[in-house]
Amino acid sequence: MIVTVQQHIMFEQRRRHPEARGRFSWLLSGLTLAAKMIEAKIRRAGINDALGSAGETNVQGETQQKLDVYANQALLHCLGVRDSVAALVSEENEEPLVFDRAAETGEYIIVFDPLDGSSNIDVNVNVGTIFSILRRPPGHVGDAILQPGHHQIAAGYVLYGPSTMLVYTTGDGVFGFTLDPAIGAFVLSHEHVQMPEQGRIYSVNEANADSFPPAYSEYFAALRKKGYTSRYIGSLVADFHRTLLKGGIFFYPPTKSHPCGKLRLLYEANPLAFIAEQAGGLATNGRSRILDLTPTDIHQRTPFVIGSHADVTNFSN
Ligand code: P6P
Repeated sequence: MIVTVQQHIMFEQRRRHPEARGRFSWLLSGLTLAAKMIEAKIRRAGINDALGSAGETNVQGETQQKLDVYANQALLHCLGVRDSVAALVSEENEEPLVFDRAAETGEYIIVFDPLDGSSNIDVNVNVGTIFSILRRPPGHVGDAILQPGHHQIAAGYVLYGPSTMLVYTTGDGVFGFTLDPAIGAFVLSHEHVQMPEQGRIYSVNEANADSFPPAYSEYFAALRKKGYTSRYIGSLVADFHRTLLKGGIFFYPPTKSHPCGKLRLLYEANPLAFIAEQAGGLATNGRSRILDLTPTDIHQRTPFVIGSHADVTNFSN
């Protein structure tokens, strides 16, 4: 029997929130619709002129790929039309998109990176969409966006690779769904995903080794002595997904070019940290638990250490 992501969300909502009116499920259906639109575009990128730069730079000062723009527009549209959304925050937009909806209608804030790792698309390497869902407290929604990661009510990612997978948690385990192109549905393929307690793989861009704080370099040397191997795809969702399923530890340390780390707290570290902890893993900024950090800016960066519980616990900067 196949279980689609829509069925799974409804089952979960009924089981855990019998009073739910299906608004959360309706919200998640906006994400899966956008994911299918993005997947269709990526799948044919080489033949539909979707490759390459859009000729603009985004708020991060990064060159926007055509697919960055498309993915951002798809998510803004599919989520913006859901009236339960109070605000949308995207890596591609400098400011949040705030909707004029009353607190009892606009219950949710969604924060997302529409297409992470998009520079890999031209060489046909996995890319991903990452999302995080927060509840909108009463009052002005603008003040409610900078919530610590442990306030997330759901988080997930879509990995566009040999197969397209949606992985998400609503706080009661991690579930993976594989897109079946024959029926256009995300079908349950990984139930209650558990990250191995310890891995044999470490993942970091060693080209930055000269600027890592000493504790990082010392730890990498210790892992090599223990016989760990190294894998680094340079696409966060792909590197994390491997870590989730096989165990090990991923790092984006402080570097000379990014003294606070390169990855973003709100829409990269927080959602992946929520998933990692729900799967028995852990995520820190080298010192503190990621989910305990209170953001001060929607685009702020953080050093990022995430993976198997033992591997992350054994490291501190
Ligand atoms: P570096 C891709 O640009 C990205 O944002 C993440 O997907 C990836 O983990 C990281 O940057 C790679 O950065 O500096 O190693 O190329």
